[in-house]
Amino acid sequence: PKEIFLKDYRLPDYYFDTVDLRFSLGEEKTIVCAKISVVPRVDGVAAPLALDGVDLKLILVKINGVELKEEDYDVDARHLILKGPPSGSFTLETVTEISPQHNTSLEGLYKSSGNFCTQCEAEGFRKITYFQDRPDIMAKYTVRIEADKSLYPVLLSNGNLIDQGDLEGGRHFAVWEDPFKKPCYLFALVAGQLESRDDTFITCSGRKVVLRIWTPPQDLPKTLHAMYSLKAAMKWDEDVFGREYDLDLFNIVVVPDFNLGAMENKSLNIFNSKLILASPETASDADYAAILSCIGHEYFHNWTGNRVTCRDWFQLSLKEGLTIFRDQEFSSDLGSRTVKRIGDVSKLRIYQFSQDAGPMAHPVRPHSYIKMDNFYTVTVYQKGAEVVRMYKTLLGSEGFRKGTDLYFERHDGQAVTCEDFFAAMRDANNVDFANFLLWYSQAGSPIVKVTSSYNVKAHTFSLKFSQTVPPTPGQPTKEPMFIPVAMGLLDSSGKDMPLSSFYQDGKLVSITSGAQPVYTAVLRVTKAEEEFVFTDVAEKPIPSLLRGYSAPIHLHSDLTENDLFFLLAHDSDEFNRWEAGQILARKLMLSQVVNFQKDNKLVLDPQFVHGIKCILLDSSLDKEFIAQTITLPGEGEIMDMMEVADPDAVHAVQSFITKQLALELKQEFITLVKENTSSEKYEVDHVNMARRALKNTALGYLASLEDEEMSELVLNEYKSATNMTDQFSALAAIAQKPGKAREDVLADFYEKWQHDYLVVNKWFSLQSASDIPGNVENVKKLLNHPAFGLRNPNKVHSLIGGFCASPVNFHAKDGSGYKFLGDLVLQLDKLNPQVASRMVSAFSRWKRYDDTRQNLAKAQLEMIVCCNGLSENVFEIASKSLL
Ligand code: B3K
Ligand code: ZN
Repeated sequence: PKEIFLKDYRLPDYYFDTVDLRFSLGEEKTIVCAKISVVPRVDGVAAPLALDGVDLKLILVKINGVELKEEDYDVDARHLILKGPPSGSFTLETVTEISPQHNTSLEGLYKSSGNFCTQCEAEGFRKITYFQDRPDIMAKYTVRIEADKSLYPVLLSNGNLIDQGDLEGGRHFAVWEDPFKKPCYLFALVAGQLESRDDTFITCSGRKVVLRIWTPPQDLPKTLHAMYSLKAAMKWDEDVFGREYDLDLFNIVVVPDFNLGAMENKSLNIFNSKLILASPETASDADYAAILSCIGHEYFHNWTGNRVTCRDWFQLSLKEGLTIFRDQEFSSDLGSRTVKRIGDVSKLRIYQFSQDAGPMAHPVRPHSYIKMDNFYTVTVYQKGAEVVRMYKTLLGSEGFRKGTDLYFERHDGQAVTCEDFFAAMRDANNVDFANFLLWYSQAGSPIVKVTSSYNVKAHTFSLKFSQTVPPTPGQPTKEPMFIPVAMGLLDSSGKDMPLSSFYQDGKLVSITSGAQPVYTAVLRVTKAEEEFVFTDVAEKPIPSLLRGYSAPIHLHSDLTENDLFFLLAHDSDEFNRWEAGQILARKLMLSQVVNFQKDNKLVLDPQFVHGIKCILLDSSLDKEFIAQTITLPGEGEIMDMMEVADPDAVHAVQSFITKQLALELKQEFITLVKENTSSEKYEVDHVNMARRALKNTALGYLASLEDEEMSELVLNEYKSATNMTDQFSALAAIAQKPGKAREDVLADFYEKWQHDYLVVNKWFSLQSASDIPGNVENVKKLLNHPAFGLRNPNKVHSLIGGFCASPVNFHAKDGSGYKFLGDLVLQLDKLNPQVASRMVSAFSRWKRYDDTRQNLAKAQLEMIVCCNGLSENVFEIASKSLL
């Protein structure tokens, strides 16, 4: 397989101006006629024109209306090369035949539940027709779709519908025209039996936009929340970023078979059904929140991604990091900022830090790839969003907005790079961003150490920072990064002290601006070692560092346990209260892991119980924040901190602390469950979601006890639940322990919900991700369950992805989990390489485990890499994992 490098980027020799596509959709085959006006970049240079094409049957090719002879072109499995096109502009026409019915890769044009749909990003357009399949080729599209009218009454593509009508033989057609230039990865086509929920949105300039969400008829009632979310997103983007929608129609189509969450095709977003369909009975609060953020995300791409797009795929974070940042802010503004931030940071830590420390570590802007699909990663998305967030932290809201305004003004209609975004931020604010660009090119999560000291006589307080960036594949040595550290100082009563100024490099930097006292400063740490000495600090403070998690780093401070308990109780930065609790919990868990490994008795520090109890009882706090603060760090997070990851020890410790907390705080948890149970109508506002989150977290604790009364309480919650959030939480709580009660509720739940495939997926993942001993056998049985199928990515993620998320079972010491996954990856790869390569990633941290596990996992990876006919997708992940 061929590796592609950023450094090899070259401007295209030819641009495409207009693209005319005609689709004749059929049951056996589909015919695609493409007419493209081609313009050479430099006039008079008649270089060969290479078009990408995969799984296409070429019927004919014409230039300026004249059919080419075979000697004028070359075709192979990946290209059509026109050897000597005319110099100057010309018209290229091709006719190709494709077979969407047999396309199980769900990339290009394929069928899902009887309907036609497309997925082109990143490089799927080449499975539809011969094209320069790269994002810097931006053209205006007209699309004519022809199909059987009764089977495919609805025909959709990008832009505006400009013509439609009936044809002979029960067929009909529709013609769509998109007035905006776009790269081909934003092309979309849908044909099928769909109905729409319709609504309208009046934009800030008074234009009326028709909004339509298309689903199979029976699902239409479940699109209410999606429509609410879409309108909220449109309004928010006007208010916060000054971005108005630019067409009179916005369509969303829902499909059950989709490789990802959703796709931002111009004015025709296509969504995985799990990210649109919701009703209180079938979707949980987490689903509702995911729908809001995903609808926001895809909608926001209209400006960050579509109007301004990426020059090449290495720049993916230009649109994805920025758009994730935008959807995070959107959800924060509509819910609770702290709660959202905690959720996002946890995700970053669990998944991105782990990627950044393993064989697939890559910079936010990767230097190379074999298969671009493998780089739609938590690094490009989540770490990329953190990079955008740092601009905002450094510039403030107004400065950041000036930067985005300039970015849109400069680059509307262009395909650009991460430097262009950086330059807009810099130029709009006229600031020095030092070595900030390193965030795009250096992989690895920086490790920052801080020590502090107070000078009683001088009333100064010093913070000394030192940073290193660990080596990553291809990058053995690193430069120091530019790390914005938001921080404050607490006095002995727990209040923020006003900050006046500090010395950095012998220079006095004033913090105060105007008459308002400042309680949070942003320090610019740019060197390997750096000291900040604060002046006029009246008493020895406790520093609150990295407020709001102002940079994606590992921070190790010299704060004592007492300091951390103090911050947990008092910090005005709520994020850092949670953070202090997490640091304490991690320390506690690690200390008990050592005890477990030495066969010592496990103990729970009473001060920790006390700290948790104070949070539980603090009625001034947001309830979801309480739920997050009393939740222990994930087992993966603890394993990542160990020399040799030991899933059994970590699991035992996690269970022990959970149970012990439940025992000691049983009355408090019972009260929480009672006080937060409500018989009122289900509402998705933050207050009610937070209430349910707290109640269900408490319920989870109680269910861990060996206690008849508690088992009854939880079972009762299950039976009396009136919405999926409560019902599923109770089910999950009961399913923690093997036994008859578990079997009974699982059977009952399936019985109730077998008609709803999205709920059945929840049922699959609950079982597959379970920690009950020997679970691999259950999961194998579920593979043969009539509701399961390997062709649907959601089902695969639920059952197989779910299983890999259970450390004890996936990493079972007998290798049964590894073997299970190894066999399945090969089966999946034949159907859908993108899904298979996501699954094979579960092996990538194999070197973190003991020798026995290492050998077993390595054997599976070797078996996979050696397999004949392996996809490039799986090859890339598996082979890099072995390095
Ligand atoms: N841009 C798409 C992701 C496409 C992934 C292709 N393998 C969805 C999104 O990030 O909005
Ligand atoms: Zn995106």
